[in-house]
Amino acid sequence: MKDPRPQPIYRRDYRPTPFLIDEVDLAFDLRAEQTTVTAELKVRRIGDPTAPLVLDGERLQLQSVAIDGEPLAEDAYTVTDATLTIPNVPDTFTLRTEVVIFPQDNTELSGLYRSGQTYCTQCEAEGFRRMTYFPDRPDVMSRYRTRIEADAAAYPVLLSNGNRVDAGTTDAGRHWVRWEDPFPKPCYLFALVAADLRCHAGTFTTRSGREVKLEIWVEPHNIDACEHALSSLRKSMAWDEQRYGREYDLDLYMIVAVSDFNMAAMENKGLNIFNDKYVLARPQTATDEDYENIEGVIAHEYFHNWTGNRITCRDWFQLTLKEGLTVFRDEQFTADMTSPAVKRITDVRGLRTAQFAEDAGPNRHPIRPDSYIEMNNFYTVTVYNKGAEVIRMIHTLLGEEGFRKGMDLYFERHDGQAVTCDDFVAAMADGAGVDLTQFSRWYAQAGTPTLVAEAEHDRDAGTYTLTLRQQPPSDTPDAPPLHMPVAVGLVGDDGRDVALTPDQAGPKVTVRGTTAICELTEAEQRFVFTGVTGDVVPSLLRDFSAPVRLHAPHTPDDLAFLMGRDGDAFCRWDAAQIFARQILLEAVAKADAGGPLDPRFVEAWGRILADERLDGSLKALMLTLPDERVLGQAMDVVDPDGLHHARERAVTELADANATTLDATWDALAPKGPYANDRDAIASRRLRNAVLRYRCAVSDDGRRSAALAQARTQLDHADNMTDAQAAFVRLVEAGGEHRDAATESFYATWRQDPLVLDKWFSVQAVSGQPDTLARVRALCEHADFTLDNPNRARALLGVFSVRNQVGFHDRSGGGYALLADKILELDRRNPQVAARLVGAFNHWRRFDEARGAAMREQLHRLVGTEGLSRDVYELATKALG
Ligand code: 7ML
Ligand code: ZN
Repeated sequence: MKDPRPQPIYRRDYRPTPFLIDEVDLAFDLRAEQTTVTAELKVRRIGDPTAPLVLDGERLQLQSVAIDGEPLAEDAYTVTDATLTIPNVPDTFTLRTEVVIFPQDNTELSGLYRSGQTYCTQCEAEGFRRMTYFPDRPDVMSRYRTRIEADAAAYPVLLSNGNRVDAGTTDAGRHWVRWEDPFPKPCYLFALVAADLRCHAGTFTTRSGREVKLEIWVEPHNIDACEHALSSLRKSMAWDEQRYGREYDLDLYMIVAVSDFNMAAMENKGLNIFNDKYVLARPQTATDEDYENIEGVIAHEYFHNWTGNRITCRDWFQLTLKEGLTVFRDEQFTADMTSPAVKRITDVRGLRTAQFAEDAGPNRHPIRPDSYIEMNNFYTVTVYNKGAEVIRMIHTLLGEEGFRKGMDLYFERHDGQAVTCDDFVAAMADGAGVDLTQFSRWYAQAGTPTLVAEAEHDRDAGTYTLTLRQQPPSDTPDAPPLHMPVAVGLVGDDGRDVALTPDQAGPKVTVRGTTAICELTEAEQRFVFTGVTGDVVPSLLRDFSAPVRLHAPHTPDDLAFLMGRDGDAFCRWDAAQIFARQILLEAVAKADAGGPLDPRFVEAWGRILADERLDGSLKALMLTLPDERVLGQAMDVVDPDGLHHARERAVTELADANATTLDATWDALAPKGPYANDRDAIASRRLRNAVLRYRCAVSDDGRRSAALAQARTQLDHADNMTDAQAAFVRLVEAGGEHRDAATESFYATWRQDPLVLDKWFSVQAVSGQPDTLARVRALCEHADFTLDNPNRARALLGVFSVRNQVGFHDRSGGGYALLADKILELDRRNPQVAARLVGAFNHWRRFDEARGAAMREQLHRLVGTEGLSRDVYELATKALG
């Protein structure tokens, strides 16, 4: 790990494993000073008869090795800091090793570690090797039996995968439990928990009538905050039966919530371990967004049981096989549980802000990467979210029925196997009876393609010709064309879609309702629709049918029209985004001229605000101007100050132009009763808080003061965290007295609740106030700030460096120095979390000379640091390019 020049691993170097491990018998003896792990492996040679047995192992103190009961002499094996090698082994044998490990000193939170008083594990991707010697690769699938022994009073709860088959007590107040998992699994799905936890239990009856016990395990004081997680789990189980015909396969499903966790959650077989942020929910402490995220993450981990666990990855280069597919499935689920339009818009917004940026930066990679230095760095938005877009395109090309046939065949062919992305694509193609050969290039091609659309309408002939041209990313100009579905509608004068009749002689088009799925397979193709006599505006890339940057031929009038009329909610929202982007970029270019916004935009925006038929959640999304990060992507040289000020001025201008409607909307949306977590109540809160944002930015002092006073009342009296946090944000952004008073009172109320305290840090870190950098620096010294808790570190530093463009890119360069300081500090304890923060420096080339040089200097400082982790090394060197 401290190798100064770590070497990459290449996908092309994959070799099948020479040995399988059919059965694994583990014994964990947990003691305060140390933990002893004994492993008995039933080993079977399947490859090269002369190959030595090479096992992975890190930070293990080897006590003994024996083969078939015979202890090995010290010269019969070699141990390095990463491996145990035994040269002469039989074809089948039992290997027994005993090692000592120190979970209490494990600050990386990988392998077996302690979070507070809880022992827990995180093995994906390569953490299992930190507990015992093993071929730590996902294509080795084994049946596990696990014995856990610990002090009975301190650790009354002992959990592992599968079924609890036996238990007992030993001397001196200790007890033990034995677990058995009947399903063969790769070692990255192993889990163990030893803790003093309480259980919120329930049941689920599968459609074949089996009763499954559901258990949510949390610290005693959180036992009141589990019902939402439990009901989310039930919904996920029912949904996977209905939508995919997939039932759960064990009699017990456990979820354990821990406070110190590097990621969101982990799908260990039968024993998911979660970051408690994605489990605990009470109206007073969790926002509507938190509730939705919890439901989505619970679903994601549950869906992995089929897409990930029953069928897993052959090697880590195939990560998107399980992650892209499972994200797609959790997106479908959330769409069904909430609103498909709102869910799609939210996801596309996230894709454009984070994934498009990654795909244009120094760490761009295909969804199936070709090499890595540290696998943990490849749990990326590209592998996950672009991966999900690739699955979505398959869904669009195959249709719901064809997609289901493909999935059924995939499960039938590969259940119990470790497979590749190619295996998946082949099953989908065979199951649906289509050719996906060209399509599979999406797995190999990095970068975001550009799609240029041009339209030509011959009214007399009634032919409407759409020319679609795809351009590969600029760094790979010779990349062959991709196969992509481009969903198109034509919106008539009256706001209704016209019926579409594609010209039979043209390229493949499938019409679904009034939307045509045009299959673009060449660099340029013409799609002709006949019988189009009246005026139409094209609605392009409906539902964001392909992950591309679209250049559409729309005029400002077209955009205003689509904003108000497009039947495709995504395109309707996107028209607002594109229009807003155009006027904001113009405003930045005009710098301090500060002229008024395009009145057509202001008018269209006002019509959205006043549209009585529009759902509140959608309206809130449409009224929100594009993020500064997305706007920055469209500039040759990113100007964070100019963007921030232009956006703030636009907010004020929109607020001024609509002041009375905003006030009236706010009044009309006052809560009708106590907190409810249903769709309408959520939509009302979203819209009301979006409106509050504008009301607090209005120029008129009287109106603004009144709005801020209402925000203060909302903070003090809200019966839910959504409203309390929204009000807190407004008061912090207002600065001065408002900020000081709100910051103090929010802290006083919530200082004891870590997850709410994270919000307190984040809201201050994201503030556009001019002194935010100084305040973030001070918050790093706050008694409640610690780098040891990943959530806390991300709440302050992750949020500041990624979501606060104007603050992080402060001209002084102080934001860069602060982040690099903290990355180095954190890297000594938790490289995975430290590495996640490096991405904020990725785009140094896109800023002005001074900022670019200052960022580059910090990257050099990182790379030049002795003892730097592989994790930070890889991303910092790539960022320098
Ligand atoms: C994505 C996860 C990891 C890393 C969870 C860790 C996981 C790996 C794990 C979407 C929804 C919920 C969690 C995650 C996520 C980054 C993101 N196998 O299940 O993928
Ligand atoms: Zn996952």
